[in-house]
Amino acid sequence: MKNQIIKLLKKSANDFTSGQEISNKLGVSRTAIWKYINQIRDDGYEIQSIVSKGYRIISLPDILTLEEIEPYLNTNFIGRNIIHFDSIESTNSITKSLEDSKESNGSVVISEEQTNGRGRLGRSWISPKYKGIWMSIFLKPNLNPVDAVNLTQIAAAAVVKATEELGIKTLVKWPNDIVINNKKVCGILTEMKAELTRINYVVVGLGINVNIEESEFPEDIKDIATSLKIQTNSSINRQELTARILNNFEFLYSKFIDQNNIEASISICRENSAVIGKDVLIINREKQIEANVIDIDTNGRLLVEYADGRREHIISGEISIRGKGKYI
Ligand code: BT5
Repeated sequence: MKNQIIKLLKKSANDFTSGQEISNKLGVSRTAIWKYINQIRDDGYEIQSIVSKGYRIISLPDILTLEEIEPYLNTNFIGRNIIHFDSIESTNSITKSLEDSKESNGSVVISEEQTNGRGRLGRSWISPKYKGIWMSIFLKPNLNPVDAVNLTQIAAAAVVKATEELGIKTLVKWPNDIVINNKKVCGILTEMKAELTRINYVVVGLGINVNIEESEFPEDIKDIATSLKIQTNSSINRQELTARILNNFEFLYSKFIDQNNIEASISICRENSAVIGKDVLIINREKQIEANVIDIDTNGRLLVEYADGRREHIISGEISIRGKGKYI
Protein backbone atom coordinates (compact mmCIF):
# COMPACT_ATOMS: atom_id res chain seq x y z
CA MET A 1 0.00 0.00 0.00
CA LYS A 2 2.84 2.36 0.88
CA ASN A 3 4.28 1.92 -2.62
CA GLN A 4 0.92 2.54 -4.26
CA ILE A 5 0.49 5.78 -2.33
CA ILE A 6 4.01 6.91 -3.26
CA LYS A 7 3.27 6.10 -6.91
CA LEU A 8 0.06 8.13 -6.84
CA LEU A 9 1.77 11.13 -5.24
CA LYS A 10 4.65 10.95 -7.69
CA LYS A 11 2.20 10.96 -10.61
CA SER A 12 0.83 14.36 -9.72
CA ALA A 13 4.35 15.74 -9.25
CA ASN A 14 4.02 19.26 -7.85
CA ASP A 15 0.25 19.20 -7.43
CA PHE A 16 -1.54 18.10 -4.30
CA THR A 17 -3.46 14.81 -4.27
CA SER A 18 -6.42 14.85 -1.94
CA GLY A 19 -6.94 12.23 0.72
CA GLN A 20 -10.33 11.53 -0.85
CA GLU A 21 -8.77 10.80 -4.24
CA ILE A 22 -6.22 8.42 -2.71
CA SER A 23 -8.97 6.80 -0.71
CA ASN A 24 -11.16 6.31 -3.83
CA LYS A 25 -8.34 4.99 -5.99
CA LEU A 26 -6.82 2.60 -3.47
CA GLY A 27 -9.92 1.67 -1.49
CA VAL A 28 -8.61 2.51 1.98
CA SER A 29 -9.94 4.89 4.60
CA ARG A 30 -8.56 8.41 4.97
CA THR A 31 -7.36 7.58 8.48
CA ALA A 32 -5.43 4.62 7.12
CA ILE A 33 -3.89 6.86 4.47
CA TRP A 34 -2.76 9.29 7.12
CA LYS A 35 -1.03 6.42 8.95
CA TYR A 36 0.69 5.25 5.75
CA ILE A 37 1.81 8.81 4.99
CA ASN A 38 3.54 8.93 8.37
CA GLN A 39 5.29 5.64 7.65
CA ILE A 40 6.36 6.98 4.25
CA ARG A 41 7.77 10.05 5.98
CA ASP A 42 9.70 7.74 8.31
CA ASP A 43 11.26 6.20 5.18
CA GLY A 44 12.73 9.60 4.35
CA TYR A 45 10.15 11.07 1.96
CA GLU A 46 9.36 14.71 2.65
CA ILE A 47 5.61 15.14 2.26
CA GLN A 48 3.67 18.36 2.63
CA SER A 49 0.09 18.07 3.79
CA ILE A 50 -2.54 20.82 3.78
CA VAL A 51 -5.96 20.03 5.17
CA SER A 52 -7.98 21.50 2.30
CA LYS A 53 -5.66 20.27 -0.46
CA GLY A 54 -4.17 16.91 0.46
CA TYR A 55 -0.62 15.66 0.10
CA ARG A 56 2.35 16.26 -2.15
CA ILE A 57 5.90 14.94 -2.24
CA ILE A 58 8.57 17.60 -1.75
CA SER A 59 11.67 15.43 -1.84
CA LEU A 60 12.56 11.81 -2.39
CA PRO A 61 14.97 9.88 -0.20
CA ASP A 62 18.24 8.41 -1.40
CA ILE A 63 17.26 4.82 -0.67
CA LEU A 64 17.42 1.66 -2.76
CA THR A 65 13.82 0.46 -2.67
CA LEU A 66 12.09 -0.93 -5.76
CA GLU A 67 9.98 2.21 -5.81
CA GLU A 68 13.06 4.41 -6.29
CA ILE A 69 15.03 2.05 -8.54
CA GLU A 70 12.14 1.15 -10.85
CA PRO A 71 12.23 4.31 -13.00
CA TYR A 72 15.66 3.20 -14.25
CA LEU A 73 14.98 -0.54 -14.38
CA ASN A 74 14.24 -2.32 -17.67
CA THR A 75 14.55 -5.95 -16.63
CA ASN A 76 11.99 -8.73 -16.93
CA PHE A 77 12.78 -10.65 -13.78
CA ILE A 78 16.05 -9.56 -12.17
CA GLY A 79 15.27 -7.06 -9.41
CA ARG A 80 11.51 -7.04 -10.01
CA ASN A 81 11.22 -8.26 -6.44
CA ILE A 82 13.48 -6.19 -4.19
CA ILE A 83 13.67 -6.97 -0.49
CA HIS A 84 14.97 -3.80 1.12
CA PHE A 85 16.54 -3.40 4.57
CA ASP A 86 17.69 -0.36 6.44
CA SER A 87 20.36 -2.38 8.19
CA ILE A 88 21.23 -6.06 8.18
CA GLU A 89 24.22 -8.30 8.93
CA SER A 90 24.86 -9.49 5.39
CA THR A 91 22.64 -9.44 2.30
CA ASN A 92 24.23 -12.70 1.08
CA SER A 93 23.31 -14.48 4.31
CA ILE A 94 19.67 -13.37 4.28
CA THR A 95 19.25 -14.14 0.57
CA LYS A 96 19.88 -17.82 1.20
CA SER A 97 16.60 -17.98 3.09
CA LEU A 98 14.77 -17.41 -0.22
CA GLU A 99 15.53 -21.00 -1.21
CA ASP A 100 12.06 -22.27 -0.42
CA SER A 101 10.13 -19.48 -2.08
CA LYS A 102 8.87 -20.37 -5.56
CA GLU A 103 8.92 -16.88 -7.04
CA SER A 104 12.40 -16.08 -5.89
CA ASN A 105 14.49 -16.48 -9.08
CA GLY A 106 15.90 -13.02 -9.80
CA SER A 107 14.92 -11.56 -6.43
CA VAL A 108 17.36 -9.02 -5.05
CA VAL A 109 18.14 -8.24 -1.42
CA ILE A 110 19.52 -4.77 -0.73
CA SER A 111 20.51 -3.18 2.56
CA GLU A 112 21.47 0.43 3.19
CA GLU A 113 24.19 -0.86 5.51
CA GLN A 114 25.67 -4.18 6.53
CA THR A 115 26.84 -4.77 10.06
CA ASN A 116 28.67 -7.97 9.17
CA GLY A 117 29.30 -7.74 5.40
CA ARG A 118 31.26 -10.71 4.16
CA GLY A 119 34.15 -11.11 1.71
CA ARG A 120 35.64 -14.39 0.58
CA LEU A 121 37.30 -16.89 2.93
CA GLY A 122 35.71 -15.39 6.04
CA ARG A 123 37.02 -11.89 5.38
CA SER A 124 34.86 -8.88 6.13
CA TRP A 125 33.39 -6.23 3.86
CA ILE A 126 32.99 -2.62 5.04
CA SER A 127 29.48 -1.40 4.16
CA PRO A 128 28.68 2.07 5.55
CA LYS A 129 25.10 3.35 5.52
CA TYR A 130 23.76 4.98 2.33
CA LYS A 131 27.28 5.09 0.88
CA GLY A 132 27.33 2.07 -1.34
CA ILE A 133 25.30 -0.62 -3.03
CA TRP A 134 25.24 -3.75 -0.90
CA MET A 135 23.09 -6.25 -2.73
CA SER A 136 22.61 -9.93 -3.48
CA ILE A 137 20.94 -11.51 -6.49
CA PHE A 138 19.18 -14.81 -5.90
CA LEU A 139 19.23 -17.26 -8.82
CA LYS A 140 18.08 -20.78 -9.52
CA PRO A 141 19.97 -21.56 -12.72
CA ASN A 142 19.77 -24.88 -14.48
CA LEU A 143 23.54 -25.26 -14.58
CA ASN A 144 26.25 -27.68 -13.73
CA PRO A 145 27.87 -26.51 -10.46
CA VAL A 146 31.27 -26.18 -12.17
CA ASP A 147 29.82 -23.46 -14.41
CA ALA A 148 28.74 -21.30 -11.47
CA VAL A 149 32.11 -19.48 -11.48
CA ASN A 150 30.91 -17.82 -14.68
CA LEU A 151 28.22 -15.99 -12.71
CA THR A 152 30.96 -13.95 -11.03
CA GLN A 153 32.22 -12.94 -14.46
CA ILE A 154 28.73 -11.99 -15.55
CA ALA A 155 28.39 -9.81 -12.45
CA ALA A 156 31.80 -8.22 -13.03
CA ALA A 157 30.94 -7.49 -16.67
CA ALA A 158 27.60 -5.98 -15.60
CA VAL A 159 29.34 -3.61 -13.17
CA VAL A 160 31.91 -2.55 -15.78
CA LYS A 161 29.17 -1.89 -18.34
CA ALA A 162 26.98 -0.01 -15.86
CA THR A 163 29.78 2.30 -14.72
CA GLU A 164 30.81 2.80 -18.35
CA GLU A 165 27.26 4.00 -19.10
CA LEU A 166 27.81 6.65 -16.42
CA GLY A 167 31.11 7.64 -18.00
CA ILE A 168 33.33 5.88 -15.43
CA LYS A 169 36.00 3.47 -16.63
CA THR A 170 36.51 0.49 -14.32
CA LEU A 171 38.65 -2.62 -14.76
CA VAL A 172 38.18 -6.23 -13.72
CA LYS A 173 40.85 -7.66 -11.49
CA TRP A 174 40.18 -11.33 -12.14
CA PRO A 175 38.27 -13.03 -10.69
CA ASN A 176 36.07 -10.95 -8.39
CA ASP A 177 37.31 -7.38 -7.97
CA ILE A 178 36.51 -4.23 -9.88
CA VAL A 179 39.23 -1.61 -9.62
CA ILE A 180 40.04 1.97 -10.57
CA ASN A 181 43.66 3.10 -10.50
CA ASN A 182 44.59 -0.22 -8.90
CA LYS A 183 42.22 0.33 -5.96
CA LYS A 184 39.21 -1.80 -5.22
CA VAL A 185 35.85 -0.17 -5.85
CA CYS A 186 33.73 -3.33 -5.91
CA GLY A 187 33.95 -6.92 -4.70
CA ILE A 188 31.82 -9.88 -5.70
CA LEU A 189 31.01 -12.87 -3.51
CA THR A 190 29.27 -15.75 -5.30
CA GLU A 191 27.98 -18.52 -3.08
CA MET A 192 25.91 -21.56 -3.92
CA LYS A 193 24.17 -24.58 -2.58
CA ALA A 194 24.51 -27.54 -4.89
CA GLU A 195 24.50 -31.27 -5.28
CA LEU A 196 27.14 -32.98 -7.41
CA THR A 197 25.47 -32.28 -10.73
CA ARG A 198 22.75 -29.79 -9.86
CA ILE A 199 22.60 -26.31 -8.40
CA ASN A 200 19.93 -25.63 -5.77
CA TYR A 201 20.58 -21.90 -5.80
CA VAL A 202 23.26 -19.29 -6.29
CA VAL A 203 23.63 -15.97 -4.48
CA VAL A 204 25.66 -13.34 -6.32
CA GLY A 205 26.64 -10.65 -3.79
CA LEU A 206 27.91 -7.31 -4.98
CA GLY A 207 29.47 -4.60 -2.85
CA ILE A 208 30.06 -1.33 -4.66
CA ASN A 209 31.69 1.66 -2.96
CA VAL A 210 29.69 4.51 -4.41
CA ASN A 211 29.76 7.68 -2.31
CA ILE A 212 32.23 6.71 0.43
CA GLU A 213 34.65 9.48 1.43
CA GLU A 214 38.35 8.78 1.81
CA SER A 215 38.15 9.39 5.57
CA GLU A 216 35.38 6.80 5.96
CA PHE A 217 37.58 3.84 5.05
CA PRO A 218 39.21 2.12 8.02
CA GLU A 219 42.98 2.55 8.25
CA ASP A 220 43.79 -1.04 7.23
CA ILE A 221 42.13 -0.78 3.81
CA LYS A 222 42.76 2.90 2.99
CA ASP A 223 45.55 2.05 0.58
CA ILE A 224 43.67 -0.63 -1.31
CA ALA A 225 40.08 0.68 -1.35
CA THR A 226 38.41 3.53 -3.19
CA SER A 227 34.94 4.71 -4.20
CA LEU A 228 33.36 6.07 -7.38
CA LYS A 229 32.96 9.43 -5.64
CA ILE A 230 36.64 9.62 -4.67
CA GLN A 231 37.66 8.74 -8.22
CA THR A 232 35.27 11.08 -10.04
CA ASN A 233 35.01 13.88 -7.51
CA SER A 234 31.25 13.78 -7.69
CA SER A 235 28.34 12.00 -6.00
CA ILE A 236 26.80 9.20 -7.99
CA ASN A 237 23.09 8.38 -8.12
CA ARG A 238 22.96 5.00 -6.37
CA GLN A 239 19.44 4.23 -7.59
CA GLU A 240 20.37 4.66 -11.24
CA LEU A 241 23.60 2.70 -10.85
CA THR A 242 21.81 -0.16 -9.09
CA ALA A 243 19.29 -0.41 -11.93
CA ARG A 244 21.96 -0.22 -14.59
CA ILE A 245 23.89 -3.07 -12.97
CA LEU A 246 20.73 -5.18 -12.80
CA ASN A 247 19.81 -4.32 -16.42
CA ASN A 248 23.23 -5.39 -17.68
CA PHE A 249 23.25 -8.43 -15.40
CA GLU A 250 19.94 -9.70 -16.78
CA PHE A 251 21.07 -9.17 -20.39
CA LEU A 252 24.34 -11.09 -19.90
CA TYR A 253 22.84 -13.73 -17.60
CA SER A 254 20.06 -14.49 -20.09
CA LYS A 255 22.63 -14.85 -22.86
CA PHE A 256 24.47 -17.39 -20.74
CA ILE A 257 21.44 -19.36 -19.56
CA ASP A 258 19.29 -19.23 -22.71
CA GLN A 259 21.98 -19.27 -25.42
CA ASN A 260 24.88 -20.86 -23.59
CA ASN A 261 26.84 -17.72 -24.44
CA ILE A 262 29.41 -16.74 -21.80
CA GLU A 263 31.68 -15.10 -24.36
CA ALA A 264 29.66 -11.86 -24.23
CA SER A 265 30.60 -11.44 -20.56
CA ILE A 266 34.12 -12.78 -20.89
CA SER A 267 34.96 -10.41 -23.71
CA ILE A 268 33.89 -7.47 -21.51
CA CYS A 269 36.12 -8.80 -18.70
CA ARG A 270 38.95 -9.34 -21.19
CA GLU A 271 38.69 -5.92 -22.84
CA ASN A 272 38.55 -4.26 -19.43
CA SER A 273 41.07 -6.44 -17.65
CA ALA A 274 43.38 -5.04 -15.01
CA VAL A 275 45.65 -8.08 -15.19
CA ILE A 276 46.23 -9.18 -18.80
CA GLY A 277 49.86 -8.55 -19.73
CA LYS A 278 50.81 -7.94 -16.10
CA ASP A 279 53.21 -9.77 -13.79
CA VAL A 280 51.22 -11.11 -10.90
CA LEU A 281 51.50 -13.22 -7.79
CA ILE A 282 49.07 -16.11 -7.77
CA ILE A 283 48.03 -16.74 -4.21
CA ASN A 284 46.70 -20.17 -3.35
CA ARG A 285 46.26 -20.85 0.33
CA GLU A 286 49.77 -20.38 1.72
CA LYS A 287 51.53 -20.76 -1.64
CA GLN A 288 52.44 -17.78 -3.82
CA ILE A 289 53.88 -18.05 -7.29
CA GLU A 290 54.88 -15.40 -9.83
CA ALA A 291 53.44 -15.50 -13.33
CA ASN A 292 52.65 -13.38 -16.33
CA VAL A 293 49.00 -13.15 -17.36
CA ILE A 294 48.53 -14.03 -21.02
CA ASP A 295 44.76 -13.99 -21.45
CA ILE A 296 41.35 -14.94 -20.11
CA ASP A 297 40.23 -18.01 -22.05
CA THR A 298 36.79 -18.66 -23.54
CA ASN A 299 35.65 -20.35 -20.32
CA GLY A 300 36.74 -17.44 -18.16
CA ARG A 301 39.87 -19.13 -16.81
CA LEU A 302 43.05 -17.14 -16.40
CA LEU A 303 45.84 -18.23 -18.76
CA VAL A 304 49.21 -17.57 -17.13
CA GLU A 305 52.84 -18.29 -17.97
CA TYR A 306 55.41 -19.09 -15.29
CA ALA A 307 59.08 -18.12 -15.37
CA ASP A 308 60.02 -21.55 -16.72
CA GLY A 309 57.72 -21.06 -19.71
CA ARG A 310 55.06 -23.45 -18.43
CA ARG A 311 51.49 -22.30 -19.04
CA GLU A 312 48.41 -22.98 -16.95
CA HIS A 313 44.69 -22.22 -17.02
CA ILE A 314 43.53 -21.17 -13.57
CA ILE A 315 39.88 -21.60 -12.62
CA SER A 316 39.70 -19.52 -9.47
CA GLY A 317 41.90 -18.00 -6.82
CA GLU A 318 43.40 -14.73 -5.89
CA ILE A 319 46.09 -12.62 -7.49
CA SER A 320 48.18 -9.59 -6.68
CA ILE A 321 49.40 -7.30 -9.43
CA ARG A 322 53.02 -6.24 -9.49
CA GLY A 323 53.22 -2.49 -8.89
CA LYS A 324 56.33 -0.33 -8.59
CA GLY A 325 58.66 -2.75 -6.82
CA LYS A 326 55.85 -4.49 -4.97
CA TYR A 327 52.59 -6.27 -5.37
CA ILE A 328 49.28 -4.53 -4.77
C1 BT5 B 1 35.19 -9.60 -1.84
O1 BT5 B 1 35.87 -10.43 -0.99
O2 BT5 B 1 35.68 -8.73 -2.51
C2 BT5 B 1 33.68 -9.86 -1.88
C3 BT5 B 1 32.91 -8.73 -1.27
C4 BT5 B 1 31.42 -8.93 -1.44
C5 BT5 B 1 30.61 -7.93 -0.66
C6 BT5 B 1 29.15 -8.05 -0.95
S1 BT5 B 1 28.21 -6.75 -0.27
C7 BT5 B 1 26.73 -7.55 -0.56
C8 BT5 B 1 26.97 -9.04 -0.29
N1 BT5 B 1 26.71 -9.37 1.09
C9 BT5 B 1 27.83 -9.73 1.73
O3 BT5 B 1 27.89 -10.04 2.95
N2 BT5 B 1 28.88 -9.70 0.89
C10 BT5 B 1 28.47 -9.33 -0.45
P1 BT5 B 1 37.45 -10.50 -0.89
O4 BT5 B 1 38.06 -10.64 -2.25
O5 BT5 B 1 37.71 -11.56 0.12
O6 BT5 B 1 37.88 -9.09 -0.32
C11 BT5 B 1 37.72 -8.76 1.03
C12 BT5 B 1 38.82 -7.79 1.40
O7 BT5 B 1 38.60 -6.53 0.75
C13 BT5 B 1 38.88 -7.47 2.88
O8 BT5 B 1 39.69 -8.38 3.56
C14 BT5 B 1 39.48 -6.06 2.90
O9 BT5 B 1 40.88 -6.11 2.77
C15 BT5 B 1 38.93 -5.45 1.63
N3 BT5 B 1 37.71 -4.67 1.85
C16 BT5 B 1 36.77 -4.75 2.83
N4 BT5 B 1 35.77 -3.88 2.65
C17 BT5 B 1 36.08 -3.20 1.51
C18 BT5 B 1 35.42 -2.17 0.79
N5 BT5 B 1 34.25 -1.66 1.16
N6 BT5 B 1 36.05 -1.73 -0.33
C19 BT5 B 1 37.23 -2.22 -0.74
N7 BT5 B 1 37.88 -3.20 -0.11
C20 BT5 B 1 37.31 -3.70 1.01
